[in-house]
Parts: sequence; structure tokens; C-alpha cells
Amino acid sequence: MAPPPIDARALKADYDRDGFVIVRQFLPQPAFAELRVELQRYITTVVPTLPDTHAFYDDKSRSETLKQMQFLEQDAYFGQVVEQPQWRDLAELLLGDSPVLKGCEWFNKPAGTNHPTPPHQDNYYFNLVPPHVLTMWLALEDVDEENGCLRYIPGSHLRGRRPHARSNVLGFSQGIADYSDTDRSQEVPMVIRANDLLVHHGWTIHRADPNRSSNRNRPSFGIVYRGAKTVVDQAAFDEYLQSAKAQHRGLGLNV
Ligand SMILES: O=C(O)CCC(=O)C(=O)O
Repeated sequence: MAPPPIDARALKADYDRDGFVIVRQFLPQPAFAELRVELQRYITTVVPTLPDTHAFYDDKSRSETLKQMQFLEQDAYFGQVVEQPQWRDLAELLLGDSPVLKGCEWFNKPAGTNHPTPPHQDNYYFNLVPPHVLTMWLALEDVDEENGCLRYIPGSHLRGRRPHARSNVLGFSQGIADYSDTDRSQEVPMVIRANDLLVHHGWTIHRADPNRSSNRNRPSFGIVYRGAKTVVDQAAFDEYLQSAKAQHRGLGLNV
């Protein structure tokens, strides 16, 4: 079945107001099925050859606990996915600028692991000015509160940067330092189906609980685009990198 047409004007208005949007059944079914097959190919044949910083496990001795992959765009298949108009046109609409690839990732919460996503803002990691950067997060399975859906705070992208501190969660080195009960009361859980797409702004506060289900993984495919007019605040970025490296060393990774 073809995906429903996108109402561009309404989507942009929602994104500007809330700092996130949901696009239901984003990819045509054959493209979605192919993406899942290619991810499985990558996990089976490429991940075993990668350095520690490209693929993170909850427990490296158990391959089923793979929880995050970065730099997927270096693979020929995913390198062409990130160039497809399906993704880039939506990014351009929401950014209001020409999209430049920032990275392509895979996030999982394997069933039976205790892997929370700390509350954070992506642009705390990226340090882009102006903050015209977004993350597209495609659910590869159904996602709900039990298996660790994302939770957004609507409108938080309009209130700028929050203080972050180093977290102990591999893959998410920084979390909001003063996250409060008021913040929690404003969260909206993103309960979505496989092939639904979330897009969030670089300042949108989000987090996720661990996967509390017994047998349902929570894999997702992510692409980050920045606007062509953005530049990196180098001093802030260097500070972030030092902190991320210190975290990796503390967690025993080869960096
Ligand atoms: O998948 C998750 O739990 C976190 C993903 C995330 O934080 C992001 O894509 O910015």
C-alpha cells in the first residue's frame, strides 16, 4: 500500500510549534522491508569487523544485546538511503534549509536489558548554530510504553539549551542535569507502529525508559540532517568531545 500523502504545510506548522512530528507509514512497504533486510545483513556481516566506537552492546559477549550503531552511511547501501528524496525532501521542508547529512544510526533497546535513554537535547552533542538540525527516527517494530518508546516535551525546542552532565549510559554520554518532576509531567509518549517516522528538532527534550518487555526488541533507524547554513560552535563541541571520550574510557572502550 502506498504511504498516505503528506500535508506539508500542516506538518511544518506542527514541527515549528511542538518541535517534533509523526509521519505514519513513512516508507512504501517494499522499501521498508528492504531496509530491514539490509540492516540484518549489516549486523551479521559488517558489525563483527567494526571498531568499538561504531557498535555498542549492553554486554559485548552476547551479540543479541547490540543496542546502537553509528556511521551507517559509510556502508554503500545506507550511503544511498540517506541521499533519497523521500528523506531529504522532508528534512528540507522541516529545516527550512538545504539538508546536509550529519549521521546515520540504529538505536535498539534489546528485550531484557536495562538500557534507558537519558533526557537530552541532540544539539547539546552537535553544537550547531543556528540549531537547525533534526533527527529522523523510523520505528522498525511497534513501539509502546512497555518496550521503551521515546518521550518528547512539546515546545521544549523553543526554550533553548539545558545544562547537561555526563551520564553512565553508553551511546548517550550526556543527560539533562536538572531534569525535574515538572519536566516529566510534560512528557508525551510516542506510541507508534513499525514504519512510523518521528522527526525531532535539535533542542527538543526527549528520553526513553528501558525496554521492560520480555521478548520485543525496539530497533529504530535514524538519520540526522543539519541545515546547510549551520556552523559548529567549536569550543562547545570540543568540550563535549572531551566529556564523551572520558565516558568511553571510564566504560572500558578502546578510544
Ligand atoms: O532511541 C532512543 O532511545 C534514543 C534516540 C535519540 O535520542 C535520538 O535519536 O536522538
